[in-house]
This record gives sequence, structure tokens and C-alpha cells, in this order.
Amino acid sequence: MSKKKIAIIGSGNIGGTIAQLILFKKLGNIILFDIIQGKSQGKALDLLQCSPIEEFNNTIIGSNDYSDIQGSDIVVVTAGITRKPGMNRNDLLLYNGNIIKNIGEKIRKYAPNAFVICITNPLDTMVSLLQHFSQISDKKIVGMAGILDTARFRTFLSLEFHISITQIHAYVLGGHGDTMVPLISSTNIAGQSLNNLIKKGIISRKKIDNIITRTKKGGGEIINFLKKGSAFYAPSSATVQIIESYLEDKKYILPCSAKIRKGEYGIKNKLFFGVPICIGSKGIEQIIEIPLNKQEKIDLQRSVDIIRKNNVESDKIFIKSLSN
Ligand code: TXD
Repeated sequence: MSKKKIAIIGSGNIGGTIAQLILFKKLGNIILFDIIQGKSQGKALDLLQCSPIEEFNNTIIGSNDYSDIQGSDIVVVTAGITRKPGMNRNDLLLYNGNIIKNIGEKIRKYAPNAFVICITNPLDTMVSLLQHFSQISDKKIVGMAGILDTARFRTFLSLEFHISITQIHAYVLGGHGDTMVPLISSTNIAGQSLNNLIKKGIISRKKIDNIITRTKKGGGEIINFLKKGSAFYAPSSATVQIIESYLEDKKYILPCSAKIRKGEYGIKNKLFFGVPICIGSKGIEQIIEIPLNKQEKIDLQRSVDIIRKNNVESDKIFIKSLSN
């Protein structure tokens, strides 16, 4: 079987770490692209020299030429600037929007049949813009964020309960921002619903509220430590989980930003939004609708409203201006 070709646009912290994970897991051959001359070539060479040690036979090539992504099976877009302490994700819209527009056009030209994963912030708006300019079909483009937000929520719950992370099941849905919605009603700790544990007094509602706040501010907490740059190990692991599910038809159910088209979760607008999706060899094979309580429905709609507002702003800058 021929090896899959995976293009990674942006060879910074996330791009480089995704490349390393893909090689170590032997998922495919890589084109590592960056706008900065030498950056992707240097990282690619360094990673290739892991091959005798890690025993992989896959190739990785660093590039500054978009034609190298020709015919890629997967394109991962990580290019852009990151937040600095005190910034929110939407502050990146203008700068990253221009980058995404350009990359979208290149995907359309060189890799129109690829499965595309967008990482760049502000995530839900960037994936929407990327689809507009790449013309990738609804089932073959996702934004990675919910897996990361959910991983943060599960990690904090695991630390609180002192039990294995593998026995904590939860979802964080909605937009990748302060309005994300950790679903308490469906969180399950080793077979018991979280709501039940709260009712029984095993954990207080206040502690859970603190965990929710920490989850929502999870990215900012890391930025404040790092001062320069943002989280990249967990975002990279999350992205590679999507890649494995697609390439190996694993049909994992993963919370990702996907195009809402048929009123799922009562959302009337057609927009990219964080919901659980089944990812297999056909791309997005299903959107899974998890029952929500009244408050969760309200919170999710609030998140939709914020994304809509950002999308309107982004459309005004990057799309409507084209027809003027
Ligand atoms: O959950 C999520 N989706 C996220 C998203 C979690 C964490 C970080 N998230 C966002 O990912 C973050 O806010 C940024 O928008 C992206 C990339 O984060 P990363 O940490 O990898 O940033 P780096 O290390 O600064 O790398 C960005 C690279 C860098 O090498 C630039 O030279 C390159 O992008 N870059 C470009 N490459 C190609 N083409 C263009 N135009 C370009 N501009 C910059």
C-alpha cells in the first residue's frame, strides 16, 4: 500500500510536534511547509535523523513552495500567530485571516481532494474561512479544538478525583473560546454520572465550577507560564488523533469544529461549531447529538451567537471585500 502524503502548513511548535508524532506513529510521508526560509528544512532534517533511532521508513521534506503539497491526502493548517498574555483568540482574526485566505487558495489549487484540519485561531471562524477559499466539501474539513478542550476538562477531573483518566468520559462542545460548554449532564466518572456524585456530596458544585473555569481558561493558563508562544503538545496529540481516525477508519467520536448544516443541536445557522463527530475514511461520517439539559442548550446557543458575530466580521473583511 502506498504511503499517505500529509502536508503540514506552518512548521512552528504545533506543526513540528505534529510532524514528529506522525513519523513516530508511521502514519505517512510529510511535507512540512513554512513561509520562513530554512525553518521547515531544518526541522525536517532534524526529524528525519530520528528515523534510525525510532525505526521509521517515512520521509519528511521541508518546503517553502506550495506546489510541493500537490496531491496531499491530508493538509493540516497550523500557520499563524499565537496569543500573547492578555489577548483573546479573536484578537488574531485580522492577521491570521489573511494567512488562512492564502492557504485556502493554495489547497484549492494543489490538494482539492485532501482531508483538511484547521488548527489556527480564532478556530471556528478560521475553519469557515479556510473552507470558503479552499472549497473543500463539508465532510472533509474540520477544526481541531474540542478534543483539546475536552482533554483539559478530563485531566482536571482526573486530578480532582484521583482516578485514571481512562475512566473519565466527558465532552466540551461549542466554540473554542470563553463560551465553550463542558457538558456536566453527560460527564461520567467510572460509571457514575457527575450530577449524581454532586448530589451525593462526593464532590461540591463549587469544585466543578472551578474546574469548568480552569478548562475555559486552559490555553491562557499555559500562555501565562510560557510568556512567549502557546500550548502545543496537547494540541498536536489531539490533531494526530483526528489523522489516525481518518487514515485508519477508526470511527472515533471526537468533538471537533464541523459544519452544522441540518439544524443539529437546534442550531439554525450554517456554521462551523464544536460538536461530537464520527471520523472515518470518508471524513465526517456522522454528527452525534448528545442530549443536553436546559442550561447547556442556553450556553451552546450563546456560543453560537459569538461565533456568528465573529464570522460576520470576518466575512466583511475577507469575503465581501472581494466583490467591492
Ligand atoms: O486548539 C487549537 N486549535 C489551538 C490553536 C491550540 C493552541 C494554539 N492554537 C493556534 O495554532 C495558535 O493560536 C496559532 O494560531 C496556531 C499555531 O500555533 P503554534 O504554537 O504552532 O505557533 P508558532 O510556533 O508561532 O508557529 C506558527 C508558524 C510559524 O512557523 C510561522 O512562520 C508560520 O506559522 N507562518 C506561516 N506558514 C505558512 N504560511 C504563512 N503565511 C505563515 N505565516 C506564519
